[in-house]
Amino acid sequence: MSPRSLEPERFDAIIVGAGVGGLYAIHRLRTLGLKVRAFEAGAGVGGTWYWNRYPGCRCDVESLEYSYSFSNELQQEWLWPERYGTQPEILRYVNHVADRFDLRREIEFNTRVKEIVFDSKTNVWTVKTDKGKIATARYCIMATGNLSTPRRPNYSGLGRFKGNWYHTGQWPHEGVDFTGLSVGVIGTGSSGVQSIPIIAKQAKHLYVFQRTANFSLPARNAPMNPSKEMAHKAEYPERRRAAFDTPFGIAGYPPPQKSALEASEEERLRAYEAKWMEGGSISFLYSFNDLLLSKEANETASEFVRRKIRATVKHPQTADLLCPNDHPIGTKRLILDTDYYETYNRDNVTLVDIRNKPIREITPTGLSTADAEYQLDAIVFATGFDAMTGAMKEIDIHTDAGMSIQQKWEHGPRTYLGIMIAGFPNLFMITGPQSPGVKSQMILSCEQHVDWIADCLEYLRARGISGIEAEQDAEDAWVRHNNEVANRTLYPQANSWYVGANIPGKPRIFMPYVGGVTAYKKRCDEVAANGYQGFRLGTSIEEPRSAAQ
Ligand code: N01
Repeated sequence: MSPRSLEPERFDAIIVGAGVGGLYAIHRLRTLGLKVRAFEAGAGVGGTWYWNRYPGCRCDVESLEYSYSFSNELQQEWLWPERYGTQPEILRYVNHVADRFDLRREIEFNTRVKEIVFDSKTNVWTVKTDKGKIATARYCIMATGNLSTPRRPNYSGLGRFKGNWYHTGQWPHEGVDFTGLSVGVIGTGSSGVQSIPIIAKQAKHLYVFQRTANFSLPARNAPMNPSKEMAHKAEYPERRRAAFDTPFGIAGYPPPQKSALEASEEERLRAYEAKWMEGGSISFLYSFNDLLLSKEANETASEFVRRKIRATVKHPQTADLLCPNDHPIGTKRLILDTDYYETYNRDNVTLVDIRNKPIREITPTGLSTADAEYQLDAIVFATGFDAMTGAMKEIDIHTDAGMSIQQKWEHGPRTYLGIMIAGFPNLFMITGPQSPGVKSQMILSCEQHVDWIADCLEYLRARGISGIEAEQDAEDAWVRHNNEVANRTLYPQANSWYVGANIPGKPRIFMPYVGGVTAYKKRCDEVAANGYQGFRLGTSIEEPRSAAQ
């Protein structure tokens, strides 16, 4: 190998991750004429939709909304077969986007970024991968995803288990046939609730190990209605704009005006029933304007769903166990399902309460709880992710000033706008913590972040500025604002992955911004219009802002 080939490859921007956000970042930054490179751990594009191939995996945002808006031709031409996209369909769409915009040539697949180091003398990041590759770039764009670090409980004995085990977030590409098997599913979040009805149809017997009951609503999935699709597409430009005037980045749900407590019991039931029949989580939470603000108001909706569970599940003890009682509805991700509660009426399905009788260990032939032994041929961990901060913290991101992301976020994430982090110049995040990402239509938020970052890079280039860094004060104020906004709602009351409660030892901080997409985008736009207020700009980051202008 010549000495020359050992030199790092140089880029203007390095993008980590080729999911929905990373792909759009490649496209957008390339149109600025930047030389970009993306590193992707998977063998293909799609991120979440590449990894989560478990049976029943489907988006809980409607297909006509959950799609890119940056190309009108794309959004007009792509045909969605169902109201909610299945994982294979969404992955097909993302692959189509990668091909259509010729994005693959900038991506190194099967390559995991291990270390990212900033050199403050040159304002350049050096990126090292598990393939031994070293590349440098002025800018790093972390498109590493919010739910991309699968986690399973550390039960002893798994190594001795004779059957196969799986995590929903790392599902085998060839699929799994559970026919004739005794299967255990651990976890009843969105992934568990979506996969349980399908696995139940295959398995000889399915044991569902539930620690916490979650609220789930019927998705009411259906084949796409072609006239609805045509009408929606005719209004795409206005609808996409209107989405930014909504809290969750999804247009078409008129904001509720009335408190649940101002409505009569009869009026409330009518409203909830209509939403229950219509399907959709935002729509349900939009029944009244205070469901996420007032516990008393929320309880009327929570109890409505509990009654539905009791009316659906025939065995009263099982129904009771399935009724959530530890959090207000909507404060954990509200799940959409197809036949979830109905599945417990099958003779081959058993719900096991591991809240009161926890799993003790995995045995060679199954698992044991505090009071019983279960014989299992396969175990499915639907136990979620180290959400929002996991993927960033898995990479050794540090600066030559000695600051590392592990130290910086030791007590929880701290960011400015969820886009940048004080102490980490020229490092951007797409839908980072303290942005609305996971509390919004994710693709809309990815596009908004990428567009903001691209505009920022153009601004810097036009002024000959080579460095940008969030100011400490601006970051502190943004973190405070996030907490204030969250504390006005019921969200922090739930032991959800939003607060890191699913990961033992993770600091309890409410991580997403819940002030709504409208307020957030307005703030981002104002910051940019004011010359990137709250950011320090400089040819060298060490220079004060005035020296750069
Ligand atoms: O993960 P989760 P997920 N012992 O963290 C249980 C998105 N998503 O993969 O609640 C026993 O929600 C845990 O119990 P508890 C969506 O945003 C979207 O299902 O911590 N049980 C819980 O029941 C979603 O919210 C879609 O007590 C343990 C479950 O495992 C997010 O991804 C589809 C345990 C984990 O639930 C994550 O969903 C799928 C332990 N030690 C996912 N540890 C759609 O678009 C954890 N659990 C539809």
